[in-house]
Amino acid sequence: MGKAIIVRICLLFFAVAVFWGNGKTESDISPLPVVLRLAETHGSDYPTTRGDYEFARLVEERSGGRIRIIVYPDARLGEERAVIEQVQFGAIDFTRVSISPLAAFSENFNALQMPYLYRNADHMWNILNSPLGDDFLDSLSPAGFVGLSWFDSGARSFYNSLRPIRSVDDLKGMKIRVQESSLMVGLVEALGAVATPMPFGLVYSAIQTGVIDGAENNWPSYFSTEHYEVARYFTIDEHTRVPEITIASKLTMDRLSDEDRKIIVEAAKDSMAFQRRVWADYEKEAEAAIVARGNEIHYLQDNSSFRAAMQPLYDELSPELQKIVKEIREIQ
Ligand code: GTR
Repeated sequence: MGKAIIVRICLLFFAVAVFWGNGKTESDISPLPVVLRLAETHGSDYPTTRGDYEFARLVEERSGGRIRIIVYPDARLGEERAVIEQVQFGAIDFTRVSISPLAAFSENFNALQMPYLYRNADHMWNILNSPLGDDFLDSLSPAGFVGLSWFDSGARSFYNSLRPIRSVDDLKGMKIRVQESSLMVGLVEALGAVATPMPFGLVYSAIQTGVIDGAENNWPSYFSTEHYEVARYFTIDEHTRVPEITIASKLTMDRLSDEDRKIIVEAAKDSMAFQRRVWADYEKEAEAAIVARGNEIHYLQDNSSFRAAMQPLYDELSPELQKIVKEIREIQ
């Protein structure tokens, strides 16, 4: 190859490099945005998903567009238990889940979802926002997660397609779907029903085809999943209040700079108030819509027989979890 050709090729490379860099040196070029994925089981209008979008919005705004969190609603990345596993090994960066399936990865979380544990919603929020709540978030680290924030999820109650539940006896022998959680299996069995763990997305058709007789959830989920169409009897027994949590993969967080980690941690905390607001509105709307539709709703006035039937679950807890439960009860 002649010298002239080599010179021309070099000039061409130089011109391309200048064009590509737009005349800027390497340090002038802003870094590529970091794109992270968040898995959510609910649809995009659900209050919890709206909380996820708020979290993503705050992160993008506060990082000047450098960090983008893409929310995947409708269980597009999988059902909760499978998603948690993927977060554990870093294939998914974040997820918002119920603490029920998470307890399979960090058993202490069972202490936060015991039946009739909290005196009311304020009591639960006082715990979650206390140093004990922060200890729970931090306790996820050995399992490979960073606990970021808590979302509201109201209280869970039973619904079914067979008959109104007015007492524990009415639940006897009923096939009730539960989340993939050993505590929830124990809870339903303690009431004399048959517990069937199953992913959320399969519940509608399982009730419709008679594979199960019912399930349990809060007003918003009973409404948004349209389970009310196939399970018309809903008893408001509020057997458990299960907070929801946003977790990050520890592998993802470890890759980020201190500054970016701080943006994410703070944005997650700051999205909580927004989620609680939209949750409260949607909970009322869901209840009103279902009542107006004529479903048979029974508001349980006396839950003492439910409480008594579930007492063995407390006795079976490990001494460490019993200690946490005691601490929770003592917090005002
Ligand atoms: C909902 C919760 C979901 C999921 C679902 C279920 O209340 O928001 O994350 O856990 O219950 O029952 O599977």
